[in-house]
Amino acid sequence: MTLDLFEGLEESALPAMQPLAAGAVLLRGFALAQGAQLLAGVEAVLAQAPLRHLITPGGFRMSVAMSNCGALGWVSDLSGYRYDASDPDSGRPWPPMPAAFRELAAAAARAGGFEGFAPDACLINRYEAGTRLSLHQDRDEGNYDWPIVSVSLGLPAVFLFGGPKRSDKAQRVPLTHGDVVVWGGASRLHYHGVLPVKEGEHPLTGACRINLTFRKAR
Ligand code: MD3
Ligand code: FE
Repeated sequence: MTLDLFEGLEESALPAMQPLAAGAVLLRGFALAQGAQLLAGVEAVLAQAPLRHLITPGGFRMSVAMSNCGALGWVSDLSGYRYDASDPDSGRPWPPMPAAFRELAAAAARAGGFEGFAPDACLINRYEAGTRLSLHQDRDEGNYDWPIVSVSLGLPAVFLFGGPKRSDKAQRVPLTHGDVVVWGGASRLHYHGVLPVKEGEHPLTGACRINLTFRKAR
């Protein structure tokens, strides 16, 4: 008799599922086939809500350029970090999340063991050569039961994945175009960051890396 250990998982995701920690699964190449479609969605969103360098509550300009789509967007200024329904630069609601974004995020979450993931926020991060993201936790969401799903597009980067304390030793995980990670369960509040992106050229994004993070903010 056969044990259906992987019943319900996407067959195509099976060979590439790599556990990183409790609750964190790397799906190598999961978004590869949708790369161009996702980047077309990014362009459409950015035409309505251009990338900008947010200011941290401490007064520093972030080296990552950001925008959002979906009902809520993550923003930062001198008064703090928060999710907001409107773009502070335009005063308008964030552009809607393209269907291809929602579908990919839900399929990845399902493959990672989270059925029914319906993100209400998608943060778009753009890294140019030298851009980095220092170690932090994502804790501005209302509920940590849902995972964060991240999609890497364009130039590669080295992702730093630590533990529940800032001082915990971080593992270095190379992420390339099309890689998707589902961060849930015990890993949801782990510290993480991105090392400075190296110069390069990608056929679909040119000289940059784009990262999409899908969140359930409320
Ligand atoms: C691990 N972005 O936007 S995605 C962020 O590549 C962020 O742009 C990075 O960290 C990027 O907040 C990393 C991977 C990621 C996202 C959220 C996590 C890893 C995570 C939450 C908990 C643990
Ligand atoms: Fe983060």
